[in-house]
Amino acid sequence: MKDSTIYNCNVFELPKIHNQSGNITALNNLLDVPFEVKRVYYLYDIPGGETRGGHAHYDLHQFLIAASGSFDVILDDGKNKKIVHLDRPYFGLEIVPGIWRELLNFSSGAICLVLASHKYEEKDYIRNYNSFFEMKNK
Ligand code: T46
Repeated sequence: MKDSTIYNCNVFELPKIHNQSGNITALNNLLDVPFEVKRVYYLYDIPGGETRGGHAHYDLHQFLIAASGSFDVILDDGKNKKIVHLDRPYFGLEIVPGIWRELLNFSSGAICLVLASHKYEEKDYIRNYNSFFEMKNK
């Protein structure tokens, strides 16, 4: 958690099975997603101008997909920041543990699909930026 950086967070192009009647993307544990998925959730009906995230995780590994629409993800490791724009359902952003993230600029109807390595646990969250910054820089 302490040593992870934004450069460990990459966008993967996902397999797309093209069909005249539409496309399918299938994700397999440890093959298309770089960890074993224990939980799936999605953010939707996000009001215009709203931001999500605003925290880091100690152990949680995540994979974010713009299943519909688009949004931006600001990644911050306490030293460097980068912005990733997600706008296709066949791209996935891996977020490793120990990265502060904020999600913003959601388009109308956007759906953020999240694949996660662990079940929900509030104690895995770091919700105070100053505490996060100190942990990453000591
Ligand atoms: C992240 C972005 C993309 C649960 O009860 N179970 C769950 O699995 C989750 C994810 C949340 N919750 C409850 C806990 C809070 O009372 O839902 C409420 C909001 O959760 P959170 O603060 O995690 O919401 P977001 O949308 O700000 O963040 C979530 C992820 O947790 C986060 O890691 O990167 O989606």
